Formats: sequence, structure tokens, C-alpha cells
Amino acid sequence: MTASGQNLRINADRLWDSLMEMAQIGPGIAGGNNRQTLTDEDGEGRALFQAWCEEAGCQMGLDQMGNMFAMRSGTDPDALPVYVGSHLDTQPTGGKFDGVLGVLGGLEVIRSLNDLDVKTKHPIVVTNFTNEEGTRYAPAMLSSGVFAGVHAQDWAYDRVDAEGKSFGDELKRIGWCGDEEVGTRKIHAFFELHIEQGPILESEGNDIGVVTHGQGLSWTQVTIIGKDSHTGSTPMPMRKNAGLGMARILEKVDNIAWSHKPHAVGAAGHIDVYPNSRNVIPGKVVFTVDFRSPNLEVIESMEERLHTEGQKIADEMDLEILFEKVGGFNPVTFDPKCVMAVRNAAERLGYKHQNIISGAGHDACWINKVAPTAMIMCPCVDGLSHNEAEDISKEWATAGTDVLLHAVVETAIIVS
Ligand code: HGY
Ligand code: MN
Ligand code: MN
Repeated sequence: MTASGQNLRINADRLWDSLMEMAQIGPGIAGGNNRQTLTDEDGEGRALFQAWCEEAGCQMGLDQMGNMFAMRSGTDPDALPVYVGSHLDTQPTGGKFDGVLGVLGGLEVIRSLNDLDVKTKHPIVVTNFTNEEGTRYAPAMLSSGVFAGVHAQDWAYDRVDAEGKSFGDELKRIGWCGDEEVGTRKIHAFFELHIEQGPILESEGNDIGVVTHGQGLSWTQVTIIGKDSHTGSTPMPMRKNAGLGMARILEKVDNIAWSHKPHAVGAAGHIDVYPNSRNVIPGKVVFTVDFRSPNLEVIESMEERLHTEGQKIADEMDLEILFEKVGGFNPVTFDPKCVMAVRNAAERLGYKHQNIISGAGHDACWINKVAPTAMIMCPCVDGLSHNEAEDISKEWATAGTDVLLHAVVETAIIVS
């Protein structure tokens, strides 16, 4: 790192202003965001991001999954670019910073290098990956998964939302389907800045998480079929209550996760009850069990117990049960050289830091399959995320983006 590199800092006010301006698009009902993937609001957020990138002199790219790429040239046109980025789509009751900090932090890196007239050997590309959240279209990290060759593009295009609208149709409807073939870009290294979405950094008093690993994820969609009937006139012994079957299985899910404490977690966030009428016993329920652990064997064991114990409960209650794996990825080990670049940056900048395992899934988990990858985390207030009250301090946003800037220029090599 040259002497000039030691003093590199981002423009904290500009970053914060951009975060707050993006947060105006797709507002939630309680101060956060509802900018779900492939909605008109997602399209608006993309347009704003593209306008900012063009103002910063970037060359824009767009692939057939709607992944956006904004490139700042390097001095060596043959050098593979250093990529940064994350996602602009949010949960339905999402926060202002999940994903957005990584995309706009990446843009701030380019804006700051422009201001400082710093040239790098490798080009730098800021990325917005489509549908990281996986809420409207399961699974999560869908488009970075197609980019990494994990999912077929046709399969991704055929995913449908709760209203039966397909991913492919909606991507074209909002006008963000590019011509570029997905996954043809070669990456020198990828760095994703993201809020921790958990309580560790804040409780430890650290500004930076040096992410060495990411825990694995398993999503199993469970369908239970009973018989809808009158809640008043159907005698208890005659009932085939799919809702009760789900309740007993969800209790089991909690027990299974606790049996692998302290790291494993389990719950169901998506639950549909049919016909969902106050005076009808549920004849059908569909829910998604989300298991996670840093240990693959633990994930496989939790999935196995869900099947055997769920089947036993359904048999005892004379209910039909179906299991379908709808998402997942194995625990991830990030690239030691990229992780070292993150740690060097935090040390050089004097930010308190610690190693951390990512509890949430991120696009970096898939990009790690095709390029040397690492993540940088900053704390979030009370560890809260996937909640409109998600919050971070301007100082945390600045620290994370300063570290991103230094890790990127260390890897992209400052020429002048
Ligand atoms: O599910 C996740 O961990 C991510 O927020 N999509
Ligand atoms: Mn995210
Ligand atoms: Mn998220």
C-alpha cells in the first residue's frame, strides 16, 4: 500500500446521504423498506443506482438475470476486475441497510477514488445482484446462484411468486433484463460489505467483522393435508387439523435446533394456512423450515429429523405430509488472502475488529465458488435485521466502507 493509500478515506456524508435517498424508494410502513425484487420500486431503485454510477463515470453492464455491473476502468485493460457489491432488493418489512450498504458502499469506493484521482491496475466493478432475499421468489441469492453456475437460468426464470407471476416475466416487465450472458464475467476478487444482522459485533464493542466463514442454510417446504371442516360442529375425534399438525412440527423444529446449541438455528418464517377462515379447521398448510449451522453434518441431521419426526406426527394424526427442498447451500470458507486484505485494512485504519462467521446468507456465499471472496461486516443496532427498525450508525457505515476501500485498493493495486 503506497503512502497515499494509508490516508485513503471515503466521504462519509455522501455515503450516508445516498443511503438515505435510496431508502426513500419503496418505503415500508414503519420507517424501513418494502422494495421487493422485480417490483416497480425495485426498478426505481435500480434506475437511481445506475444514474449515480453513470455520474461517477462508470461503464454499465446488465445480464440476463438483471444483475447490474458498474465498472471503473483500471490502467491494465487485461487485468481481471475487482468486484464489490451486494443487493438492493429488500424484505417486505426490511431495513434501509441490508444489502444496500454493500452496493452503495461499493459506489462510494469508486466516487472516493475519483475524488482522490487514484488509479488502480485492475478495474473495479460495483454489482447489484437480483433477488438476494428469496422472499418473493425462492430461493435466496437466486441470481448470484445462476451467476456461479449453481442454478440453471431457465429454472430461475420459471420461479413463481404467490400470485403466480414468473421471475422471467417480471424481470422483463420492469425492463431490467439485460442481453449479457450470466456468469461469463471473470472476477479477480470479490468483496461484499454487509451489516452483521446479528448482535455479536455491537456487544463485543467492535466496528468491523472480518468474515472468515458463512454458516450453511437449508430451506424445506412442508405441505400438510388434512380436511377443512366446521370449527363448531365437527367433533374433536373427527378432526383432521393440518394447522395443529404444523404447530406440533414447529415445536419439534425448535427442539431440533436447540439440541445443537449454541450455533444451530431453526424456525419457519413462511406459513400459509388454507382456507384461513376463522370458523374452518385448516385443511391444508404450507410452511418453509429454515435450518442453519456452520456445520454441514448438523444441517443434514436436522433435515433428517424434520422428515422422520414430521412424518411420525402426520401419521399419528392421519394427515398427509410432503417435504420439498426449496433452497440451501453448504457452509462457506472465504478466501484467506481476501480475508487477510480485510484484516490488514481494519488494522491499518485502526478500527476495532474481530473474526466472525456470517449467520445470514449472502451473494458472496455463491460468488465464493467462482472467485476469491471475502466479506466485511459492520454492527447493527441490537443485532436487529429483517425488521423495519433495522439501524446502523453513520460511523459504522463509514468504518465498513473505509475498510472496503482499503481491501479493494490493496487487491486492485494502486498505480498512482
Ligand atoms: O436468508 C438470508 O440469510 C439472507 O438474508 N437472504
Ligand atoms: Mn442481505
Ligand atoms: Mn436480507
